[in-house]
Amino acid sequence: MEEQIIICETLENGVSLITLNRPKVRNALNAELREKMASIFIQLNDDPQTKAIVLTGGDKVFAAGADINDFLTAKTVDIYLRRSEQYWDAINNCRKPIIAAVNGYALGGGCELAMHADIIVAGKSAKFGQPEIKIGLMPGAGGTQRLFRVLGKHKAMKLILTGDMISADAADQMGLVSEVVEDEATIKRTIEIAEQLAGYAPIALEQIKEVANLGVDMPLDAALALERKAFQVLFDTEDQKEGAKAFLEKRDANYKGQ
Ligand code: CO8
Repeated sequence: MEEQIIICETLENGVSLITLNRPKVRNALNAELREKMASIFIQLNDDPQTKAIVLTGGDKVFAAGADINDFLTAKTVDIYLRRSEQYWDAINNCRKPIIAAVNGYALGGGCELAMHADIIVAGKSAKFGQPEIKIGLMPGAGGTQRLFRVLGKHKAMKLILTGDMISADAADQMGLVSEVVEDEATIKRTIEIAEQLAGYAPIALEQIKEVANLGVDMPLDAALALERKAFQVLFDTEDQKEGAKAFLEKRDANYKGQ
C-alpha cells in the first residue's frame, strides 16, 4: 500500500493530530504535501469535533523546508503560478488553536510552518533555522517577518543572514518556542496541552487567537478596542454563562461551543 505523506487522526477529547510523513526527505514540503496539509486545515477548521490541532513531523524531524527539487528549474512565473500563499493562508486562517510538536530539524519553510502554530513545544533535539541563504535564496513564507516580530531585529537578522541553526534551548531563551521537553515526551506533552485547550469554550479560544494575532500589528488603542469588543461579544455566548455558573457551583464546566 502506498504510504501517505500526511496523516490526520482524530484523537479523543476534541484533538486532531496531523503528522507530516516524508521521513526519507526529512519531511520536505513539496507541492503535494502543502496542498494536502492545506485541505486538512480547511476541513478541521469547519469540523465541530475538532477543538484543537496538533501538528508534528513525528519523533525524528519536523520539516527540512521546501522541497529543493521543486526549485531546480523553476522560473519566476512557475513559482508565481504555484500560488503557495493559499496553502499558508489555510493554516493562518484556522480559527482553532494549533500546537506544533517539533523534534529534530525545523528549517526554512519548516521553521516558518512551526511559526504558524500558536504554541510550539520543542524536543531537546529540535533545531530551528532559516538556511535559505545557503542555497542562494531567502525565506519566502514569513521567515523575515515573523522571526523579526518574535525575536527582535538583531537575533532575527543573525538567523536569517547566517542561515545557522539554533538549538531548542536557544530558541526557548529567545522566545521562539513555548517550552522544551525531552524528545520522547514532545508529542505526548503537545497533545496534553491540546486536550487542555479542547476543554475550554471554543468561541473564547477563537476570539483570543483572532484578537492576539490581529492586534499585534495594530496601534495599541485600536488593538485594545478590538479586545474590548471581543470580550463583550463573549457575553452573548451560552458558554460564558456556563463558565461563570460552573465556577460558582464548584463543578467542571460543560461547554457546547455556543
Ligand atoms: N528538499 C529536498 N530534499 C531534502 C531536503 C529538502 N529541503 N532536506 C533533506 N532532503 C533530502 C536529502 O537530499 C537526502 O536525500 P537522499 O537520501 O536522496 O540523499 C535526504 O533528505 C536526507 O537528507 P540528509 O542526508 O542531508 O540528512 P541529514 O540528517 O544529514 O541532514 C538536514 C538533514 C540538515 C535537514 C539537511 O538535509 C539539509 O540541510 N536540508 C536542507 C535544508 C534547507 O536548506 N531548507 C531550506 C529549503 S528552502 C525553503 O524552505 C524556502 C521556503 C520558502 C517557502 C516555503 C515553501 C514550503
